[in-house]
Amino acid sequence: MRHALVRGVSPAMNRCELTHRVREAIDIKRAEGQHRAYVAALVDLGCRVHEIPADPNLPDSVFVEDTAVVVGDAAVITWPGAASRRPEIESVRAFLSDRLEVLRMEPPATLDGGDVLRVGRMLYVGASGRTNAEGIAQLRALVTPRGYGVVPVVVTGCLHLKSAVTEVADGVLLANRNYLDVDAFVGVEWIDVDPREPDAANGLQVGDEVLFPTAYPRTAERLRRLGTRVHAVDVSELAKAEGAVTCCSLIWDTAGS
Ligand code: CIR
Repeated sequence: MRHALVRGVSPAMNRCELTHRVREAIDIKRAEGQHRAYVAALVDLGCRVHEIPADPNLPDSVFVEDTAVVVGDAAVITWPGAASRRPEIESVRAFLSDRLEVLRMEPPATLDGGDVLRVGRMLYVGASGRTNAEGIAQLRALVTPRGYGVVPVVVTGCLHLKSAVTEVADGVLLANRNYLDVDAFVGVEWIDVDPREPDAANGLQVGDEVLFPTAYPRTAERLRRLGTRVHAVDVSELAKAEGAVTCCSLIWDTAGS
């Protein structure tokens, strides 16, 4: 069984953190509609969706990906790099603790789940504005005994590692390689975003399909030509908060159907 944890859009989303984007007014109703369609797409792709209610005090809480990293049957609860986002972790921890073994990181470590790209048993971890060396070291100490490797990757020019690269098929990475130290990656195949769509590297692989923003039709076409099944979703309003498709869910598998 494949599970997806999501969280509703906060009515306070206009007070979200922004790093590489200029602030634009977010239409909350429209963002909620896009989020509902995103959830429906996850259901279409076979996920059992669990939803934590929106929190009116936590502007960025729809972006649940940043609060935890799932490795097998355990979840590492992160310590997000932006202080405003740290109160998000408690409700995610409480929800996951009934379903997965919960592991904790401690400050001064900081790490956002958006910086962790799992490829097989390897976790590539962005050394970004949100994730520090101590965060990478603590994650390594927690996951190494579970058989996962950790490779730090320097990220520049975008928020998270997964703003720059995501996996779209086993071992196949969609990337804007200008944002990344590509030499950190071993034994992967690359698909480059269309150069007119520099922010198009964030797709969410669910089974053999990829949820992908409608905002990037040229890159979507590239993916289709290479045999990827693309499931397009409009996340334009969520993108104004610097989020994309991976960040709105935490996905894990359990045995059985
Ligand atoms: C932030 O800056 O933390 C939010 N406004 C956006 C987080 C997006 N998260 C992600 O891509 N994993």
